[in-house]
Amino acid sequence: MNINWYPGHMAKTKRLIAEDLKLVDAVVEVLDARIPISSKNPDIDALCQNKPKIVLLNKADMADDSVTEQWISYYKKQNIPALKVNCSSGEGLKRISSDLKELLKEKLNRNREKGIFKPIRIMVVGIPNSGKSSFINRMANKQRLKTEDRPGVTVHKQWVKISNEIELMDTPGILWPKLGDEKVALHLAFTGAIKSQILDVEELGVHLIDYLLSHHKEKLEERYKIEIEEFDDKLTLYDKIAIKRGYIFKKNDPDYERCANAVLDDFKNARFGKISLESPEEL
Ligand SMILES: Nc1nc2c(ncn2[C@@H]2O[C@H](COP(=O)(O)OP(=O)(O)OP(=O)(O)O)[C@@H](O)[C@H]2O)c(=O)[nH]1
Ligand SMILES: [Mg+2]
Repeated sequence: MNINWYPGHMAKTKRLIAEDLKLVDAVVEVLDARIPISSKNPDIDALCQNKPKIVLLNKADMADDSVTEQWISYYKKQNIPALKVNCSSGEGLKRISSDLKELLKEKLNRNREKGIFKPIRIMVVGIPNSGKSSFINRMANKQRLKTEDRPGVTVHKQWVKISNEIELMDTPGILWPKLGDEKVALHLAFTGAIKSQILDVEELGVHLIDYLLSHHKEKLEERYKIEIEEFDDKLTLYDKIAIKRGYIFKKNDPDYERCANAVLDDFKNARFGKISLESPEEL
């Protein structure tokens, strides 16, 4: 699967992040808890080297809780605070203001000693669709920024004042120039970080069915009310799901495109249950 998706605005965002880092005290990196490896953009680490950082494992409502806990421990071992959150509902976000102040306490103390009372400024970064704008809206307790379930919604940076103590900067999502690693590309596509239009939907559907067949067979059976036989492979299963769901053309041929879209949509919206695609053991 060949993907080379690097819209101009992402190159622009990378430059913007590099320049505006001078203006901020810390960085909040928003990862997708289902794919903390693939949703971690190495560019961001390189750019944010010396800044204090908090990692949000967002969309934790759709990830396997025990795997998310493993990720929290993984980050703790590296002295990076990581929180399991749901920026849609606000779950897990109560601690974040105090965590940010704790992260920056030396600076805040120095400022206080000098009689300076200015808000701490934090840049929110992450790949497209990871929930950056949702996070800021939750923190502001207001729908200040546009959010939508598709990548590329935010196209300009924007400062949002959360309180007299904290200001957050929203940024557009960035991906890396070449999504050369097929597994990374697939995981980004399954979770909605890459626009489905730029991929071959039928091929993507086969990959997802294949993954679910090897790792979550019973979840497939339950969702589609089918029985999977030992000799079923990804292609026979594709047929079974299409037939069961009635995704069929007039001549009784399965409509694979419709079937693929349905399976992909089910996964993206966690209708198979809470599934993590990546664990720290893979590193
Ligand atoms: N289930 C679930 N959905 C979430 C969560 N956080 C955000 N979303 C949804 O994910 C979609 C993307 O959220 P945004 O906040 O627009 O993401 P973004 O990172 O700002 O995306 P770009 O601006 O495109 O880079 C929206 O439909 C949100 O409602 C979460 O924790 N759980
Ligand atoms: Mg956004």
